[in-house]
Amino acid sequence: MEPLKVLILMGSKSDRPVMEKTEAVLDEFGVPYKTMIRSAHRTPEATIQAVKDAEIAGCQVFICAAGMAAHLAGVVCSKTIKPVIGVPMAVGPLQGEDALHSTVMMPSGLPVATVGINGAKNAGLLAVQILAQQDERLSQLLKADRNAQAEAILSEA
Ligand code: RP5
Repeated sequence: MEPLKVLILMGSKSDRPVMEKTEAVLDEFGVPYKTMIRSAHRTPEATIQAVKDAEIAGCQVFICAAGMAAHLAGVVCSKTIKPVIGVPMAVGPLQGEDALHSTVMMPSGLPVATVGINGAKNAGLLAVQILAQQDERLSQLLKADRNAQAEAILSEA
């Protein structure tokens, strides 16, 4: 079995429908990943344990999705020097404006690479791009994906 490359954490099962887009990207590129529901607020100790276990399993990138006062990516970032990608979720009365700011506005010295609100697909692609720095197969697949996107645009109208 291939070692774990990406751990996807989400704050609630209500985040799952959006985060399936991240899983779809990682499936498409053949990247081994694991998905867990862990909350910075509701299960802080279990969140930290998940980071420790994932690192032991070889995880290279963490993707953290949370809505509202979204602290999941920040907490994970505090526990690892691996890249952490934050996905602000569009939930609650502010529809992700709150989560975007909570996720992206990290204190200096603790970066979270934050994608757009509900940017689950881009989170998956960014994880693949990070892994592709050491993986020629992924580099070639990413180039093919960019070419396919360009061809799709140019073939219209
Ligand atoms: C966040 O609060 C979760 O990530 C979710 O986006 C939001 C709402 O969670 P639930 O109340 O649906 O569990 O912690």
